[in-house]
Amino acid sequence: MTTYLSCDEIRDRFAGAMSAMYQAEVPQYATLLELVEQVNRETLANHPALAQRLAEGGELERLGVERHGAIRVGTAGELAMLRRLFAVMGMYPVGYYDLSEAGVPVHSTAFRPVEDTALARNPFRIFTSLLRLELIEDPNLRERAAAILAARDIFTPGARELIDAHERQGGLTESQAERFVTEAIETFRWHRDATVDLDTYHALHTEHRLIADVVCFRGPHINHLTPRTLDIDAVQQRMPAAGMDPKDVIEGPPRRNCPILLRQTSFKALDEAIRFAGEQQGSHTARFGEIEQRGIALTAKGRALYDRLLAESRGRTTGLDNASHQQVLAEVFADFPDDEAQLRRQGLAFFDYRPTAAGKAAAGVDSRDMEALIERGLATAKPMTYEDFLPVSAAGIFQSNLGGGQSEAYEGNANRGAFEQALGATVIDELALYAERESSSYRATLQALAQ
Ligand code: OOG
Ligand code: NI
Repeated sequence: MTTYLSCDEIRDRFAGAMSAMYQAEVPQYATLLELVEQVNRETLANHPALAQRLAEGGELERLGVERHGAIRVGTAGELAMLRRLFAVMGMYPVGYYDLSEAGVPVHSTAFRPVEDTALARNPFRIFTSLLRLELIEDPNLRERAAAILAARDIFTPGARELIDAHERQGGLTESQAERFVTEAIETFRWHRDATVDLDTYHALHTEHRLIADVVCFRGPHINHLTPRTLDIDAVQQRMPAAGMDPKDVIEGPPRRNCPILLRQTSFKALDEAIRFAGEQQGSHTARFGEIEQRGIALTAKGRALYDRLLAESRGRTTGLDNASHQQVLAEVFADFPDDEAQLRRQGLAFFDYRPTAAGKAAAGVDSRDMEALIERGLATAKPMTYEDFLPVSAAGIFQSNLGGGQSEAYEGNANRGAFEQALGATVIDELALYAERESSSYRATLQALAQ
C-alpha cells in the first residue's frame, strides 16, 4: 500500500521553505525574525502565567513556526489554480475581503487550515488578492494589462503535474511532496527582471502602484511574511535600533489584558533594482516585513462592537504618532469588556471548552449550565485565537507600503460573487467556522462530564 504524507506535513515543510527563501531574499526579514524571537522569549520569561496558559493550550509549539504571507494575482485562472495548489497543503479559502473600499483595486481571501489539529500543527496562512482590472477606467490600459497577464504562466509544469497527482491519488508520497514544495515555491519567487519595458511599467504604476506590481512580473512574488509576536508594542519600539523603519502606527485594537482580534505593524517596503525589457534599469517597491499579535476571535456581536469603536476612534486619530494613537484607542476601547468572563457571558468572543481533570474524575454531572460548571472547576474555557485578517488593517498595511496610493475611484465595489466565480469555489464563512468549533467543544465537554 502506498502511504501519503499528511497535508499538515506538506504545509509545514512549505512554510519552512518559504521562510528560508524570504530570509535569503530580504535579509531584513531575518533580522525581524530574530527581534521577534527575542521579544517572545523575554515576554514568556516575564509573564509566567501567560507562558503557562499558552503551554496548556498547545500554543507554544506553534508560536515559533507561525507565519502569514501575502501574494497578489492577476487573473481568475491564476486564482483558481492557486486554490488547487493550496488544497494540497490543507489550506482553504476563508473569508472575503473587499479592499476597493480602501481605494485598492483588489479583493481577497485567506488560504488557511481550518481544523483544530491542523491549526495547532502549523496555522500558515496566505492572504491572497485578485487584481480587479475591471476597475481601471482607461480601456487601452485595461486591455494592455490583460494581454500581458494572459501571456504568463505562474506555475511550473512540475507543480501542475503534482497538483493533478494529488487530486487523482488523494495525497502525495514522500518524494512527490518534496518535489511539490520545491516546484510550488517557484511561483512565489522574486524576479529582478520585469516582463515589460519601463514605459509600460510607468503607465500601469500611474494608474495604481499595485497594478504595476501584479502585471509587470513573471509571478506573484511573496510580498511579506509575518511572524507572530507576544508583545507588538515592544517590537515596534525596538525596530529602529535593529535597523528597520517601522510604519507609523500599529493597526487594529489597542493593547489590552485580553487581546482581541489582531494587531499589526510592518517595516516599510524596500526600493529594489529592476531590469526592464530593452535593458532599461529602474526600481520597484513591493517587499516588506510585518509582525502581528493575535488575540481572541470575536462573535458577530463582538465584531460589531469592534467596528463601531474603531470607526469612532478614526476621526480622533488622524495624523497622530503611535503613542497618541494608542492612547486615543485605549480611551475609546474602554467600552469593550476586558476580562474573559465578561467576553464570554456577553457573547462577544469565541471560546474552546474542555473538561478539567476534576471534571473528568467527577462522574455523572448532569448540569448543562456551563458558567456554573466553570465556577465549580469542572470545565475551562480557553480563548479561541483569531485566525483571520481585518480589512481596515489590511488597507493600512497596503497603503503604508504603496506610498499612500489611495484612489476613491474604486470605492463601493464589493463583489463576492465575482470573486467566488474566479476562485471556482465559495469562500468559507469565518464566523461559522469559529461557531462550529466552539459548539462542538461545548457539546463534547458536557458529554464528558455527564459520563
Ligand atoms: C496584503 C496586505 C494584507 C495583512 O496582514 O492584513 C495583509 C498585501 O499587501 O498584499 O497581509
Ligand atoms: Ni500581512
